[in-house]
Amino acid sequence: MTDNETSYVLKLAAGRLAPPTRRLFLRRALGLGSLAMLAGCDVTDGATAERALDAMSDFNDRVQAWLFDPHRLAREYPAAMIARPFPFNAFYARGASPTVDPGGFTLELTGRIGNKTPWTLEQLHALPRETQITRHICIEGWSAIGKWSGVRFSHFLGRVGADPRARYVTLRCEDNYVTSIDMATALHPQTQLTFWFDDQLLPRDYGFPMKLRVPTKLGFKNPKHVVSIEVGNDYSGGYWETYGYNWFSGL
Ligand SMILES: Nc1nc2c(c(=O)[nH]1)N[C@H]1C(S)=C(S)[C@@H](COP(=O)(O)O)O[C@H]1N2
Ligand SMILES: [Mo]
Repeated sequence: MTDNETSYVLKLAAGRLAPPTRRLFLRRALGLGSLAMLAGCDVTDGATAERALDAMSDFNDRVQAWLFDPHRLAREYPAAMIARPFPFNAFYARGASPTVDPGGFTLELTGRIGNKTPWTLEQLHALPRETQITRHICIEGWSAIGKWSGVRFSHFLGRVGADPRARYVTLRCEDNYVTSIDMATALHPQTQLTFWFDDQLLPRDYGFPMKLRVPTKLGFKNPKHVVSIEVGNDYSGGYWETYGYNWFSGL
């Protein structure tokens, strides 16, 4: 991606996602009359407008899921383009990342999964390993190319007998961060349960003991410090999604 392309993608993402922009856009594009029609109600008070906008956002998620080609691959880059040092981001400052004791750690599995036996890190590290050099794009206005290694998530989901007809996979993190993705994205060939970063064990600030690398989605849909995976049909949103970031956030 050239710098121009990056800034275009970032603008696109910001336009799609930032709630004030989205609201302005919707008001300008639709006007209150059509918003009211969409929502089947009279948009006069704030609460009703909020509900109308939520309905619009759900509609967006459905359209995006429909437009998203589950077979399209995110671009991969040469090793010479890896960003070092790689930027850090979280809802807290660098250094405040959670500390997970590798010895006692087990990954919890819940929901529509055939074998919910928790996995130790040793078992996870023994799974077939793949490496990708892809671009991480953060909604806050930066992007960087990094190298991540781990197991293809679809392989792991197959191994534990996750129900591929379920709608969502929800990932919960040691720092109480949470996000969820659609099953098509969970099964995408580049979606990776990641244990290594730039050929090192995933450093604490970058998501130890594991992260989900999803190169077809914005950075905030790439949870670090994953401790629990749930498969199910109940929509469970996420940390930034609660603040109005669009749930689908595909690239
Ligand atoms: N557990 C957890 N995962 C998280 C976050 C977080 O605050 N906590 N922030 C997200 C955001 S907004 C970004 S851009 C990336 C940053 O990942 P990095 O520190 O590896 O660059 O992590 C994502 N995953
Ligand atoms: Mo981000």
